[in-house]
Amino acid sequence: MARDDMPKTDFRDAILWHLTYTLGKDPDHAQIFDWRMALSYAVRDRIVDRWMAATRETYRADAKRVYYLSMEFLIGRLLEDNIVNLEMQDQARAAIESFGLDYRAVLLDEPDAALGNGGLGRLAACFMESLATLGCPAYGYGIRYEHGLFRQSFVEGRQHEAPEDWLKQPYAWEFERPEAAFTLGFGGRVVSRDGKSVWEPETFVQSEAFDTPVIGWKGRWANTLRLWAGRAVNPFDLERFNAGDFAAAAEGEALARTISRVLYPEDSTEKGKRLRLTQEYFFTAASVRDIVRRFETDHKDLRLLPQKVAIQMNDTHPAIAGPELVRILHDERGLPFEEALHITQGCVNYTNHTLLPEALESWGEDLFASLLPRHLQLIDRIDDAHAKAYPARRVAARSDGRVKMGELSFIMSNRVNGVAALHTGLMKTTVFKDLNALHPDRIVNETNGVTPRRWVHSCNPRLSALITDTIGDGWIGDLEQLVGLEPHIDNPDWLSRFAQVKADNKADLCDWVAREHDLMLNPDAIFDVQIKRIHEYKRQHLNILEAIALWQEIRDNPGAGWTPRVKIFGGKAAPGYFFAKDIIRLINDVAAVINADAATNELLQVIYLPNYNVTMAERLIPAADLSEQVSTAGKEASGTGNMKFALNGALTIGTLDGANVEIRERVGADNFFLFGMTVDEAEARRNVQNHAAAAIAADPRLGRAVAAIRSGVFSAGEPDRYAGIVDNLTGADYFLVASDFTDYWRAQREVDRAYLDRNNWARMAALNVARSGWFSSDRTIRGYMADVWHAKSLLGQE
Ligand code: B1H
Repeated sequence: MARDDMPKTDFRDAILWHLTYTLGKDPDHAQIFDWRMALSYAVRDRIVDRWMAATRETYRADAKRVYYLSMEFLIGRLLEDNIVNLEMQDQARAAIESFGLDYRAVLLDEPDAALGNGGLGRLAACFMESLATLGCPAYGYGIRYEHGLFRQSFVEGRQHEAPEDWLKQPYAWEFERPEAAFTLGFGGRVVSRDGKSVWEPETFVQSEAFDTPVIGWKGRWANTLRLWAGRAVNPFDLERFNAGDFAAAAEGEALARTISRVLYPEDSTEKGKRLRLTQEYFFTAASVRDIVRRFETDHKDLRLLPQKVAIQMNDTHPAIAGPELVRILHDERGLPFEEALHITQGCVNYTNHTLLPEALESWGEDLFASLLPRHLQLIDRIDDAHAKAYPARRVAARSDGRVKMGELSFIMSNRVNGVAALHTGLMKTTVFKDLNALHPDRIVNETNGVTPRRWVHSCNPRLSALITDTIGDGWIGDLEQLVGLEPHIDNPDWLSRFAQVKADNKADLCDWVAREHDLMLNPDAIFDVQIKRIHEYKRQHLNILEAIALWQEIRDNPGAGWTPRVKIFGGKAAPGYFFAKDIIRLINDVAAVINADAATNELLQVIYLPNYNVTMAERLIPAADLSEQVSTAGKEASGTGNMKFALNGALTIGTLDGANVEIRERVGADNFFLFGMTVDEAEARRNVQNHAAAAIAADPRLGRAVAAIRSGVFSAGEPDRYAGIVDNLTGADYFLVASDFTDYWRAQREVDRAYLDRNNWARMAALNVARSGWFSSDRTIRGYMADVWHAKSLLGQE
């Protein structure tokens, strides 16, 4: 084959062609990396035509475009996702195997792109896939971090962080766009010229675009994920270099690269760091300019902007989009301020993802002014205009010497949404109470969802095959068709096939854990899984306390007919969140002691898998029996892992928090293990003096578990190791671990009993699958399109 014979039809030849001409490798010497890249390029070729067609169609239809601005896109691996959406699995597997390679090994060679911390970033990735599936013209905008979320390992049980390096190898999916660059200013001052305010920034950085196509289900539509990288305006100062100052010569470049160097690993604590605000402005300003530029290629009248552009701010991280668009329209295009403000408010929307006070972004006005002096002036004018329109109650973005990004986002937005019904309700009564009173129609709910392509069809091929065999494959693009499974659940043959899927998935997980972590898990046990960021409000310590208490009771009474359990943990802690890191160490210490106890080994095992990421979630969720969703009521805005577990036939043990409430409503209270205080009860409990001590005194099991930690049972020779956790659990206990423990223990024993009747367990699990179709991110995106963006699909009905 010669270079000009690039094969258009034979997929095997296409891979060989890329191996030869793109990678420059002789098949005899190609490594798995080369094959994976060649396969990726061959797949990418099949995306590009559809991608360009979709873009052309958007221009032709002059359609409204949706712009999803997010600091995080937790995409994970894309090769399998793309192959699946192009329905090329059989072809790809056959081609790869014909070269004598292991297909799964080739897929797993791809680095897991971890440009996000957790749920917020993964939601953005699911949304991109659903937007493409639904044929909604959309762009994702974010940052091309050189280093994604850190790699986690355990050293003597403690979290150790190492830099993540996904860009060490070329990234197969992106197209570099050196021509799509903007020069962005920072700092400096505002001067008055001809009666107009003009920003004269002090430093400049360029944003360079990298585009990744995102293909929807069945390849009918593709959108763009555009990530910005920092580049020096003047990369290399030859004068300084020639003068012998080598380090200073590269200074400009170093500065620019720092901006997109690394993802902040703090999930839900506000750091207030200058570099963070610099990152936020960098990607937001580049995106807003790109949006206006694209609009102006076809339109002259900027007043039409709200008809053609919907901007979605994923939390407040891109909140500067509002003032930036006002600045462009007013300062640069010369529209009157009020008109610029009105147009902007017609375009911008804001999703709130947390009510935790420590996560709400605000900036000291001095820091803000030193970086964005003009924007601060504009925010004052925005506040003034708002106060004039709503004089009754003054709520301002700038107050108490700070710039409050939640208030700013709310005031600038057409629609503000929460991510689950309970959370949206709490937004109205807590953080946005006053603003909601002024703008009662602005807050809407859009309950989160997850893409069924990745989170059922590809991660759980056995379940997918069974479902398709039962109801056809329409469910993959229309998840609510899963209700069609319900009539089959009463058929014992079908139910045993369903149960076999879970058993096989568990066996796979056992093999992997044995291989990678040298531990033989008991496949007959309940696989009880808690995977998510480590945070006090998510209460991994409630789970490990229950494990301790259970271990103690099994030792007391080994013959009491216990149901075997394997407790599986995964998740990272923010590097500076010391309490969370103590929880990690405690879980590892407890696991070591329990797993070494021959007396309980058949009945209880605990394992903490290091470096939890998207790929690990895809491995664990299909093998889970029990999903731990145990946050303190009112603290978890939605959760999305909870949906993935239910869709893969795990039962939930959970509180009435976030989307758990809606999951329980849909799957049925009988098929959900509920425990714990409600939001109101939790609030009341916090006002009870010594609530934690009282709860511990009332429950000897809990008392004994805490005492074991205190006396050093899990930290031999160092009883003080967990003094911080013990003091908290017995003292302030803001997250009410002690007060919810007794009911949690009760619900866990109910789980034990239920699991003994394996048929009934399978029935409940199958009902969870059949009734969770509503949690597709396709449904969520349809909601945003209708209620928030007023955007239309460009795909005709088939
Ligand atoms: C969620 C965050 C978050 N809420 C700050 N807030 C961050 C806040 O880097 N930061 O500064 C990063 C992330 N993430 C999560 O969003 C909620 O806790 C989940 O309950 C929810 O399901 C998810 C998606 O809506």
